[in-house]
Amino acid sequence: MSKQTIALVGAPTDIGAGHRGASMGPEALRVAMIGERLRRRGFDVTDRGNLHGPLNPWQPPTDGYRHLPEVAAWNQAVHEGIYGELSQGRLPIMLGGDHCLAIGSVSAVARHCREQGRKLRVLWLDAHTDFNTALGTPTGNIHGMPVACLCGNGPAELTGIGGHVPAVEPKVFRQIGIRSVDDPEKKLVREAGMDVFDMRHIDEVGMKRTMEEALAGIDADTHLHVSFDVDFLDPSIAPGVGTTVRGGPNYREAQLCMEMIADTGRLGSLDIVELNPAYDKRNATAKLAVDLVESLFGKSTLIR
Ligand code: 4U7
Ligand code: MN
Ligand code: MN
Ligand code: MN
Repeated sequence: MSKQTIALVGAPTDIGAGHRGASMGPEALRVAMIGERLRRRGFDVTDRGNLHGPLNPWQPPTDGYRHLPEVAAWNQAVHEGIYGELSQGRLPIMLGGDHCLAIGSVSAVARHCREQGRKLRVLWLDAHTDFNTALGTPTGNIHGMPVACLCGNGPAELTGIGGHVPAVEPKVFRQIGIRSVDDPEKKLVREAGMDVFDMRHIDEVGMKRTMEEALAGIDADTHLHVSFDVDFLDPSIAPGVGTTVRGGPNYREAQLCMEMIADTGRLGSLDIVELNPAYDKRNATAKLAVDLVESLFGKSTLIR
C-alpha cells in the first residue's frame, strides 16, 4: 500500500499575533527541508505554495479584536485551501503563520469529517489554551482566541467560517502542555469542560500516561488533527516563537508525544504555527519542528 499524499499549504501571516514575524514561518520550515524530510520517509509530498491574504496593518485592537477583518479573510483562505486538499484525499500540513489560522484549518477538517461521517479528535499542543474572548483578552490578539471561536464563542465573522456554528464541540479537544491561561479564560475553559493536560499533569504522571489519556477512545473511524503551536516546547530548545513560556516539554518528552501520536496511525491533518524566525537562532527552532514532525510521521529510534 502506498503512503498518503501530503500537501504543504503555506499561510504566511502574523495577522493574529502580538509580535511580527510568524509570517516568515512557512519559508523557514521549507528551508529546514520539511518536504524533503517527509519524502525521505516514503511520503509523496506536494508543496502547494502559499495562500494569500491582506497585509498586516499593525493597528491596535478595536472592540476587543485586533485586525478582525484581515483575520477573517486569512481564515477564509485557509478554510478553502485545507478543505480542498482534504477533498482530494491529501493529508494537509498548514505551514503557519500565527495560531489564529487554526480557525480556518480546524473548521475545514470538521466539515470534511461531517461529510465523511468520521469522528474528529483535535490535539492542541500549546503553552496556551487559546480560549479567550473579546471580553477577557488582555491583548486583543486573535491568536489567543481560536479554540473559543471554533466552539462558537467569538465574532460571527470567525465563528461562521465553514458555515456550521459551532464548527466543533469542546469535547473534541485535548490540550497538552498548557502553562499560561488568563484568569477570565480559565473560567471559560472550566465551564466548557475542555480536556486540559497542563504541565502540572505532565509533571505528575509523565508524558507517556498523559498521551495515553489524550489518545484514549481513538478508533479506525477517527480523524486525528494535530495543531502544533511551537511555543508548546520549552523555550530553551525552541526560542523561535513570539510568546515564550518557560517550563514546557523537553526534547525527549516532545519526541514521545509525537511518536505516540504516530503510533495511532490516525493522523489526518496538521498545523505548524507560531514559529517566528525573527526570534530564532540559525533556524534552529524550525529544524527542531521538522525533526518532531518526522516523528509525528513515523520516524522512530526504537530498536525492539
Ligand atoms: B498562542 C495571551 F495574554 N493569552 O490572549 C493572549 F498571554 O497562539 C497569549 O497560543 C495568547 O501563541 C497566545 O494574548 C496565543 C496572553
Ligand atoms: Mn496557540
Ligand atoms: Mn501558544
Ligand atoms: Mn504564540
